[in-house]
Amino acid sequence: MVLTTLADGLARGIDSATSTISETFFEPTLRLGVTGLSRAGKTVFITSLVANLMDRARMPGLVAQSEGRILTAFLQPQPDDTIPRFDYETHLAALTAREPRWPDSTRAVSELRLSLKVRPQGLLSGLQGPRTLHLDIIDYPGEWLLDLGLMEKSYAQWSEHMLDRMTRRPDPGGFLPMATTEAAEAKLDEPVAQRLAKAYTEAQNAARRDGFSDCGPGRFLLPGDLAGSPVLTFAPLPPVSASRGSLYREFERRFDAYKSRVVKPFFQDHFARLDRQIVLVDALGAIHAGPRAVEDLRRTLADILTAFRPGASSFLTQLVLGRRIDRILFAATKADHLHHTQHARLTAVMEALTRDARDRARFAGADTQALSLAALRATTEEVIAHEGRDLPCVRGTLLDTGKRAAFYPGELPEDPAHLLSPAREGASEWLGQDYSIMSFAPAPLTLKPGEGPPHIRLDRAAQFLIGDRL
Ligand SMILES: Nc1nc2c(ncn2[C@@H]2O[C@H](COP(=O)(O)OP(=O)(O)OP(=O)(O)O)[C@@H](O)[C@H]2O)c(=O)[nH]1
Ligand SMILES: [Mg+2]
Repeated sequence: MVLTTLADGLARGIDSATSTISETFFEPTLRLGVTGLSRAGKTVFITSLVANLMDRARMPGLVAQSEGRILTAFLQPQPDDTIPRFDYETHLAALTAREPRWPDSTRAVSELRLSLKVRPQGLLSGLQGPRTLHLDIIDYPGEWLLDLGLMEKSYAQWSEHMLDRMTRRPDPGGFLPMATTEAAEAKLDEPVAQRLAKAYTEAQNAARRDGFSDCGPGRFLLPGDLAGSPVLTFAPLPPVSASRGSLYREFERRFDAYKSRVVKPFFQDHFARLDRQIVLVDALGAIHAGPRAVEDLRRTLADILTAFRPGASSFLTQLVLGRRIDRILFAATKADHLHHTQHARLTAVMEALTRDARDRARFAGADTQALSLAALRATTEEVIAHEGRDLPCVRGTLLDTGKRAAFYPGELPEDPAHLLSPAREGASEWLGQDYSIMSFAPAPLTLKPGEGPPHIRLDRAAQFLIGDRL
């Protein structure tokens, strides 16, 4: 299990918790983790959330705001000196430019502190002055969270799991034939190791592009400054009996090094210190990619959620002085691709996708919720008559051509099982229904004073994630 193997290193977590304790006493902090697989919408979400918390006219669903108790919100230097700052200004500038652009892809962890000055609620409000809540937002790749699942696997188990998954996926570099013919018991030859790792990484990236979610290890997709290092130069191999110095044993050693040098530090330095978590999911993207991608997403979400398991939380509570993730929000992003009449169905799909995982988290004392949102609304809605039917459409500017177009994405089923069951049963395409998806450019904005960028249900997400602490 993840946590027993991680326990030895947790002393550092305690250090960092005590260093913030005096601060916690007077000015509470809330650490919000924002994660999701690449392109899920993390950067846009954080940028729009911060902009909408600073200018709150579009945030009626945030109760403290509707009660007029949020006095100001402002950015401050973050508490962690070694984590890159979330580049809020650059991302906002891209989204609000005269010709708006989506922000560039981000590949690593980053952090931003937003401080909210709030008038207390209820009886005490007359007696106390305003208080400050520091909201530390931590953006990290979901691929890294997925890696926590590696902690409980041996190299042989991981190899078996990955090789099995890969038989049903694209393999452009020919990894599978190479892995099954290479003599794994032979003495390690570095060029061979590199060829295998390269073909394996290529297959993971190709699978990811095809809409599969369970690809990894995380740093193979997002290597950052580890690119080319031995800790990323391994790949799964079929079992053999091999002696020391063999390709197999060396890959096994590197896999273990990946766990102890890459996965564990992430857990201690970032994950173990979060209070709240939002998991952003491009569910529409997966539905568009087909039943296999949906099933893969469902399994991946279940895997991701092993990190929030019951035992996990209570064990952590003792070790990191009361810090524990107590609220998790699963949000389907980019809901502005659908007419609002379909949003409830998208939420139902999201709920069904995360059911197993959410049941576990609830058991652990964490509150969970699923919703669909658009952090930045890029479309408007309209109903178009087509062959005697009224089709609820969305209209926006297409990213590739720059033309404005109305678009009907297909109708999600009322019962999410109609999507998830064929997916579970291994169907290769949807029967009798087409789900298409367009890439829209962000719409040019003219914001009135006090208004943040337009969104869908960002205020509801904020209420669930931080509302009770305001
Ligand atoms: N229509 C619409 N598209 C969105 C929205 N949020 C994100 N997108 C699209 O999704 C893409 C990825 O969004 P990002 O916020 O960059 O996603 P990310 O998770 O930070 O991606 P990485 O940094 O690559 O991991 C954007 O370029 C947009 O095309 C939204 O609210 N509405
Ligand atoms: Mg990003």
